[in-house]
Amino acid sequence: MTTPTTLPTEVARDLAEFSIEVPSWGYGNSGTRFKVFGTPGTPRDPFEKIADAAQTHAFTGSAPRVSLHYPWDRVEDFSALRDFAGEQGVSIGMINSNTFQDDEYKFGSLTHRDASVRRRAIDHHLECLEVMRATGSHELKIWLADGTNYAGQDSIRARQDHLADSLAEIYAGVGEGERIVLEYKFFEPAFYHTDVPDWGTSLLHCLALGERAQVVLDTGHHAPGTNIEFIVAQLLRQNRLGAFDFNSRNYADDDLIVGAADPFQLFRILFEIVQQDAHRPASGVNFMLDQCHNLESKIQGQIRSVLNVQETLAKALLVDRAALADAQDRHDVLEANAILMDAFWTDVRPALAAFREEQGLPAEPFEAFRASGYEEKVAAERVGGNQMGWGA
Ligand code: PSV
Ligand code: MN
Ligand code: MN
Repeated sequence: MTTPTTLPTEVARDLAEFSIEVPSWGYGNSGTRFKVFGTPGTPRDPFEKIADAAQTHAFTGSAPRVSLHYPWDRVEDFSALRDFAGEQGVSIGMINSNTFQDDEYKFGSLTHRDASVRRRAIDHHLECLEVMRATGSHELKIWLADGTNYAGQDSIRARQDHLADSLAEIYAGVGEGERIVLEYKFFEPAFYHTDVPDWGTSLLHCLALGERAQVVLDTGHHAPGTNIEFIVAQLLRQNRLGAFDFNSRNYADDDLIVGAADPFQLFRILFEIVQQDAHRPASGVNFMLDQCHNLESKIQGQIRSVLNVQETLAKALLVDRAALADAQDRHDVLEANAILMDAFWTDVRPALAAFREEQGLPAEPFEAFRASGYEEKVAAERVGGNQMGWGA
């Protein structure tokens, strides 16, 4: 296949409309249970995280929203944070609740056997809905660390019932034009059972709640070898894919840069998305980076991630779908596969560089950011940066 120097008009249009949300916690220091390495210039508060996130958007033109994590990103006046984001050229995206760092939640939150702990966890989510409104956001994202470590530790069934009741109370507070999204994860921090381990469990709870509840798929939250594109197809078919957290995994929930570990998997997922038009804003799927940059520069890591998604989406959009349908009709297995591989192996980088220049963006955002001097500037200014985000 030859290397295209420009993108077909429809592909360029779709790419221009596509956007990715970035996580506030991706700009703070993070690490493993062994060590959190600090980075000079790390944001000291939510405002500085938003300023850094705005750099990702300024250089890529594709990352206009920032997810907040509450209470990590607690501020006195959330409308001031919303206004600050606007001045920086971005807006506030999903609000992520947090019931995994308080001692009270040691044995669960929305699923806890003690009603007073469940009450506290429900109230936290209702508070998150207030934060959501104050920041101009419309979406609350729920990921629970709830689960058990040992068989017999607690009743799996009772916890599901508590979860359903707790979610129903939160859902009652979700207004028109708002939604909650429920994320699943097959293990960690719980090691025997997790209360929302898979897409089926999340979907069942969402179906019971109503149309304002949808599923979050995070690429890092499946057992090795899981066919994630199948799950994407199924959830889109039910109109219940609310959000998609991008990252890469080698072993567990590694939260590495999307497209780094398995670019072909990312391509297969994005092709499924493209086939169902879910990359278009009208689909309502919120695509997000859910990543932590433990070793590398954080803003650079985020920019690289956005570019990885953009490149892979361009390849998925370049698949000759008419030829593919024809090969499928004829049951020509190898030709059908070759059509996909042809798009996957296409080098879209020159055409994307031209596309960006047409939009008034740097042809090479990653290099342009490195040369901008921003990192050196904030490293000098932000003395005493703390470890916001994971471990805060
Ligand atoms: C924990 O596994 C996690 O990475 C989930 O993916 C959430 O989306 C994220 O943290 C933020 O709470
Ligand atoms: Mn996630
Ligand atoms: Mn995760």
